[in-house]
Amino acid sequence: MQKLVLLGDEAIAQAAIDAGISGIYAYPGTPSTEITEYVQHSKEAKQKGIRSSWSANEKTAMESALGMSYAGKRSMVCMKHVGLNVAADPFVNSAITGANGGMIVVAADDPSMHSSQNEQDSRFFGKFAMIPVLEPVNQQEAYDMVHYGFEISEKYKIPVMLRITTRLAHSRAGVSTKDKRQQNEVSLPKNLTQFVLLPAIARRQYKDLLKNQENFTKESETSGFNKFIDGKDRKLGIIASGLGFNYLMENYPDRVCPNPVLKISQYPLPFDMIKKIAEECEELLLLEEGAPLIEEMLKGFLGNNLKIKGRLDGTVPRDGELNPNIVAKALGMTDIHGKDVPAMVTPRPPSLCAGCPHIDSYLDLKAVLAEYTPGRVFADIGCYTLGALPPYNSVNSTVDMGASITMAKGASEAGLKPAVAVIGDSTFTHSGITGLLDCVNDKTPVTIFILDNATTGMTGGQKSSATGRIEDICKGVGVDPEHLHIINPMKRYHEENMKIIQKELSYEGVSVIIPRRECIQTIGKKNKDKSEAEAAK
Ligand SMILES: Cc1ncc(C[n+]2csc(CCOP(=O)(O)OP(=O)(O)O)c2C)c(N)n1
Ligand code: SF4
Repeated sequence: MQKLVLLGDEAIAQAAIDAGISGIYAYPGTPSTEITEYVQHSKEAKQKGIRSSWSANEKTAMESALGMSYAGKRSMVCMKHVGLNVAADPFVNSAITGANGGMIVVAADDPSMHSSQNEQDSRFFGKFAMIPVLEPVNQQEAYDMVHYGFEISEKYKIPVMLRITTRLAHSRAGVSTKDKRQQNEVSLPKNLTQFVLLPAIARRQYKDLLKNQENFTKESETSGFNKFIDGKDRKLGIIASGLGFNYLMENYPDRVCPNPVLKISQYPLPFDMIKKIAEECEELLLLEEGAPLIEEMLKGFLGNNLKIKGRLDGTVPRDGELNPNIVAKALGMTDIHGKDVPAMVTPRPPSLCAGCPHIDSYLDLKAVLAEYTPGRVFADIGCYTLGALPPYNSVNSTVDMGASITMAKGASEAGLKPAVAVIGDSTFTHSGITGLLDCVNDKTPVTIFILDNATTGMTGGQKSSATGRIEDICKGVGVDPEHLHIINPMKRYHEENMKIIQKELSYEGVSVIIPRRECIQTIGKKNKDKSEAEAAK
């Protein structure tokens, strides 16, 4: 056993290595990125031959992890919450195929939307797929739950979800590790039609999944991750999940709460434990880091017999992450230490780095679009989304990865001409290629900017899937080479670039313009690595 100081994400990664994974599959997304990066940088993982390079998107990652599980080995797939929307098809179906080698799906949620478009709660997805969901309250539990998750995944032949949130993913604590386990040998499922979801097979396996719900609930009642902690003051019982439990305990310096507390960290819900606290207390307070999932279920489950307080009745704010002060107020205390705690960090609006190639791309585009009425730029998700803010004010939509090309297509077909899409290189390979194919098939008049900075800038500079090959992909999809241009987004090429953009905006078909210049952050990082390597010689 070792004692390590790890981020929540790192605790998950180290646990996966120790528990004998053979592969981790992921597409970057805050707050999940560091899990895969840790495995990528781990000497131990390299020695053990654990595969860990980035996938093109979350769906391909999920399917590859399922394939590794089919072959009998342990796999992990990681993504941010919105990535689970992209991977939803294989995710939900994997509950019906089941697993062979242990498989853990890590969904990293971002309540308060620190770096996301929404704050959806992945526990709903786990419930929807009807698989066991684990929700750690601290880094040690995150580590332990990976080991346990693989065990129940292999015991019930089912993928298991590990749901974490931003603060746990990105904060450090001491973690005690467990004995290391060997990787599984390749061994195919006993039933070679297990993964064939033809209706006759799927119907049978769906019944098995339904039957297994009782077993999953029994595990929730007995695993030890769900705990009833008794308290003398039975006027109020508290049900706390995820970080909600920690914030509750932070209000009591000796970590003794006077009220009975039910800590929930494993789903399906342990209904016997819930019954117990509901029967013993006059009112219940729900503290959930995320949406009021348990609260909504309990309102149905317990009927009108008991007052249930939480996010739905306004005792706790309906949106955003919790903190110790919000919990203190919900308990009727003034706040954690008897006085209001000021904000520690003044929020600072994000902006493009000085010298970023996207700045020049927007200046080129903006200058040409000045001739037209505003409101025709459909952008995507990446550093270039910041083009929506002053001084550029150049972006009219940002919805989900890949939506730029397809929204520009729909708007063009509605009569908005010219219609412009702006998408990054990583986002293009994640989910822009199919939209481009739709445009080519329909010969839709759109001008598509693929901003090729040779990296996945927004999430910290991970390798982009098709660096240097974007134009070949476009040609392969069917873009006319006459309307495919690579430009250099620099001040000195401004006039030249404007002419190309002007010409393509008036073309009644699909044009692709690729402004190509490397992200200055990755150039800086490469230079730093190079000089460190030279200094070490
Ligand atoms: C479905 C989904 N997965 C992951 C993310 C996290 N994410 C935001 S932007 C981005 C990619 C940005 O790379 P790129 O398109 O190359 O643009 P850049 O930031 O380099 O300008 C990622 C991975 C997300 N928002 N949604
Ligand atoms: S990280 Fe790179 S792509 Fe992102 S704003 Fe900075 S220079 Fe631009």
